[in-house]
Amino acid sequence: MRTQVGIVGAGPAGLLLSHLLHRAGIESIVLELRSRSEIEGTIRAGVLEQGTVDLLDSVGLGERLHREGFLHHGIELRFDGRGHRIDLTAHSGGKSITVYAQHEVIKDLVVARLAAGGTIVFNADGVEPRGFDGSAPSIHYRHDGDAQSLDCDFIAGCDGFHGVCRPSAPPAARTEFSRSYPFGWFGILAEAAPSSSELIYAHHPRGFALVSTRSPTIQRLYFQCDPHENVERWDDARIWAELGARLATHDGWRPVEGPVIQKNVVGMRSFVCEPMQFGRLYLAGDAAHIVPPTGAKGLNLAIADVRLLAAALIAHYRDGDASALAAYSAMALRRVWKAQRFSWFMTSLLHLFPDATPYQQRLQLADLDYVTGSQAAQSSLAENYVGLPFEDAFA
Ligand code: FAS
Ligand code: PHB
Repeated sequence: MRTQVGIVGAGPAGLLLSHLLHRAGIESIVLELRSRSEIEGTIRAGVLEQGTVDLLDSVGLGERLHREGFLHHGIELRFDGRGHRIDLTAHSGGKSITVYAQHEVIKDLVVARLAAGGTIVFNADGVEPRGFDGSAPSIHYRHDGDAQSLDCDFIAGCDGFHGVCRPSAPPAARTEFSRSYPFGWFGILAEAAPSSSELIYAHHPRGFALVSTRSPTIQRLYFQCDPHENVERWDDARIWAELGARLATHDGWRPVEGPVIQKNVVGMRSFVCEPMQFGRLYLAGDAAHIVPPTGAKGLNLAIADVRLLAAALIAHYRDGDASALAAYSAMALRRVWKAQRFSWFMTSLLHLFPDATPYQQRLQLADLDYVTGSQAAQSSLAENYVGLPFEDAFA
């Protein structure tokens, strides 16, 4: 088989890249390790930045997002038993966020790709990118037990943190920056009405907690836990007791409880691979960088990367201009490091660090007091949370 751009991974990055290229008349084939139902059933992110929503709108993918998603103009920071609303829209010149589950974005993208006659090879096993240091890259894989190869001009590595594309680049050509955290997030989906009309980020001496949502009947909540926590040791009563304790306010606020239908622990890490290009292999999304979810940046960064990569590939094919492809890694990394900074800021502001000294714990409270009392600090938080403006040549 042959195509122009071989894409590894049918996550938000890979599928959106294929869609953007298709709209510009550029062929691509997506190779995905898992099945369609598996990728459409993976529970992950839920917050879309303004720029992500605008991009999805501009390529015909906004209809269901606006119909079923929740438009939020603010978030609440909660500590010392009191809530403090941050007016995102007022502090960001009118922008907002939309809460719409990542797997719903995936479903919309798969429908759009298949409706346009796009090729997504599900259950592609043993994917191996080759020859991207030369002029004729190819991707070898097995499908239904048969060895296959896909010849292409470029390979887009959109296969996530545990994928094969980044490790296929020579170690000497990669510089990896990372930070791990001594905690994880215990995430639940519960059948219940919303507990609040906006997201609540809570700091508490027992640890962080977050109130998010998915629909009028399904809620998404998280609390800080040991990264190796065993979810089977937590029944619904214990989960709601812990959430209730961490989210409690002086005026007796309590979350709306309901049956927990899904629970899992997600690890927390910060990671960046530089560069994001190796010859004709271009990395995008979690394949190149990971942020802790406290800043709600993971999905949005993946989409920001492929927005850039698609524009650069279009400039190459349409105008014969290779300069944007050459600049892709540096342009993407500028936004990645700012999102790394903000995600670290939100994580260090709101989580309990087991080795924090009493002095550091006081500083954290002073940080929260400062942020919730300063218009300047709230503007900084808001502009990062709704998504920094795209500053590149394609903005
Ligand atoms: P993905 O990881 O989404 O997609 C990569 C795709 O490549 C997958 O479909 C995978 O099956 C496929 N693949 C992997 N190896 C392959 C191979 N060898 N061959 C072919 N295909 C291969 N962000 C938030 O903001 N909020 C959250 O609550 C949140 N929760 C998260 C929970 C988890 C467990 C994880 C891992 C991430 C979470 N994130 C969250 C971040 C998340 O949203 C990611 O940033 C986002 O999925 C990145 O999208 P992609 O880069 O497309 O990678
Ligand atoms: C979510 O809804 O899953 C979510 C929201 C905000 C975050 C992380 C996750 O910071």
